[in-house]
Amino acid sequence: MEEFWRIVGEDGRIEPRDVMPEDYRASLVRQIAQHAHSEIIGMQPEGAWISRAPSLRRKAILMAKVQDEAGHGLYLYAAAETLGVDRGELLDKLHDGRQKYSSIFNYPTLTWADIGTIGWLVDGAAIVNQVPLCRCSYGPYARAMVRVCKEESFHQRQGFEALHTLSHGTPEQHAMAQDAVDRWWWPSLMMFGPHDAESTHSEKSMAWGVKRFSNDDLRQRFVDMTVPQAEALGLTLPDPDLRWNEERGHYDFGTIDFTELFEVIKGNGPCNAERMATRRGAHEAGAWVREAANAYADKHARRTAGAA
Ligand code: BYC
Repeated sequence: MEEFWRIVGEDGRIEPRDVMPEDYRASLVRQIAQHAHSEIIGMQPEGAWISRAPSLRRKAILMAKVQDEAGHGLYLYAAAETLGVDRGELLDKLHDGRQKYSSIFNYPTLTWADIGTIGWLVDGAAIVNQVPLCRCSYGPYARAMVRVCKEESFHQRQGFEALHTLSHGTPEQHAMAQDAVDRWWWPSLMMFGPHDAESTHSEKSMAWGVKRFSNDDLRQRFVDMTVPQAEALGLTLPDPDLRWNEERGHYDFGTIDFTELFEVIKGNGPCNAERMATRRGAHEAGAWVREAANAYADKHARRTAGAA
């Protein structure tokens, strides 16, 4: 393991064939799979609005965003496979509840304003969390993150722009934007995970150079970045305790209800059952595509073997 710790200590990259501790490998599989699952389940709340987008331009943008998320899932499953696991096995674990996906995708998208708010707040939080992962010690994950973050910065900007349009529209549109922000703000803060003191994986993950900043540090960074953006949008954030703290040089904010996060993670959020039923249904409906792809690959392999 000397070589592993030398590379990590020099801020280098561990590559698939390098020797690595078993718990490093297992923890990366857990995190990367959870991340990949979040991308593909995250397509559902937004996908529901493709047929109801208010203009051709908005529809084209939303279709591109949801397709990007499928692509991010694919990069990430491929990155996990470099650690010796099979994508099919990871999907089985998602479908039978042995692996998780982000809590945030268990909330409903009630109006069009939710789509702008997801772009602004959820992609905004994802970027704050993922930019440091571009420097993560595992090479394939770090490289996937560089591409994912580039696309997500477009996602975040389109959300901000959509919400800005609503917020500066009719009083009804402004109210719709405010209502969406009121519902998504606290779940977006929960996305960063439990407080540092309750985080099971942080200590090891930081020693391995996977995590670069703690859950609470990234959450604070997100709040500091988002408050001025809310002001520019003309919208308020639903927290009476949110105020600038001159001494700390950060915004103070109210207490997060972590019982809600843990309930959602356990499967008791507003949309967990619906999201999983849709995901399992999509997997079953896609069985013929996987069978056809395997049959084609077998045929191709036989032909290549015959030619040799
Ligand atoms: N949701 O020890 P901790 C996107 C779990 S998708 C569910 O701090 P860690 C997008 C955690 O797994 C972007 N579970 O964990 C897509 C652990 O469980 P176990 C998604 C959570 O790993 C479509 C336990 O709680 N981003 O952007 O050190 C449309 C204790 O936590 C959550 C990623 O996946 C949660 N929110 O830190 C739009 C980023 N939080 O193993 C947008 C990659 C915690 O003890 N992941 N748990 O049973 C990470 O950076 C880290 O895994 C986390 C958690 C910061 C999320």
